[in-house]
Amino acid sequence: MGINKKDLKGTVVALKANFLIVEIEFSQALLKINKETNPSETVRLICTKRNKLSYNGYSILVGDIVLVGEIDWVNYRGVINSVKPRISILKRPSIANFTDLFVVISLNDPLINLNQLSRFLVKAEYSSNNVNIILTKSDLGTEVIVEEYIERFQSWGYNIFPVSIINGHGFNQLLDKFRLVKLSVLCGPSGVGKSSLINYLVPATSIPVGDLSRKSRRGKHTTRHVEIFSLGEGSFIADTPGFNHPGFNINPYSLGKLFPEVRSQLQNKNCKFRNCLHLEEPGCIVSRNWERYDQYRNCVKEMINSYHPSQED
Ligand SMILES: Nc1nc2c(ncn2[C@@H]2O[C@H](COP(=O)(O)OP(=O)(O)OP(=O)(O)O)[C@@H](O)[C@H]2O)c(=O)[nH]1
Ligand SMILES: [Mg+2]
Ligand SMILES: [Zn+2]
Repeated sequence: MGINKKDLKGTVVALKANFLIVEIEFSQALLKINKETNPSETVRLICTKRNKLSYNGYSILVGDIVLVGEIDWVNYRGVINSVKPRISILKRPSIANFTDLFVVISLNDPLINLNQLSRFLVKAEYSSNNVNIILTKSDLGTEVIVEEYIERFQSWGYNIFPVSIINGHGFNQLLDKFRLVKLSVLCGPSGVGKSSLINYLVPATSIPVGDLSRKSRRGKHTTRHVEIFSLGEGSFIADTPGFNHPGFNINPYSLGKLFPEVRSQLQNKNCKFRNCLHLEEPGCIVSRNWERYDQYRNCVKEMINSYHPSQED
């Protein structure tokens, strides 16, 4: 119904007002466009969607793979006729089909907050098996401090990429990583430099970036919408709006799986009882001797008090 063999496959890269912006693979579009286009350019179409089209009753999200028809190559417009099955979904920020999540945190301005970082990591772990940390603004601290954080986050079980747009440090390694990934999503607090990082890596973009509030030294929520940018060679990166206090609604018994420190302890051994919160239960084999244990315990206690199964994340 409405689907045509001539439809072209594309990715929803942004939602703007009532339109969906869809990026079409260049090789497909090339056959249709009668003008010279730089091969490194990607083609974006301003689309509406077929009446009542949804994804199993849910709205179409940035990241969705769609088929576009009725393309008007003069005005770059089209109509989305169908949505392909999703491989992953994140609720806040809303995005589909990502392969890796990068929690972005700045060394300073705003000052790194390990509790906040852990909350972002827990949320990210809930939605992805591929979670990494980017430490931005490494120019705002000494090499020794940066090195200490690298070791610290590695001991938690994470890959960490320290970067600075001021001196360019770290971007080679980060870009190598992004190139291995189809769709990387940046998420984290406001003002840590997510949009600045993409502007640095993709010189053709100029996403608005914001100063920090002078009083609180926090970001001003400059980015308001999720948007995907092409890094070339089939890799994409998504910018998302920052927020400062990620909430979650996760079964307290599942929280252990979201901490690599617990996961690694349970790899070859099990606690005595299957339902174990890994706090003080008899026969629990999870050690309490790790840096984030208190944060883990606080998350469990928070979820014991506030978890609602009907509204699970
Ligand atoms: N010193 C330093 N400042 C940086 C760096 N990266 C970004 N900034 C500054 O940090 C501020 C915030 O940057 P944004 O890119 O807007 O931050 P964001 O994470 O996108 O913030 P939201 O869109 O609000 O979520 C800007 O003033 C940037 O110039 C860096 O590597 N070093
Ligand atoms: Mg931003
Ligand atoms: Zn246990």
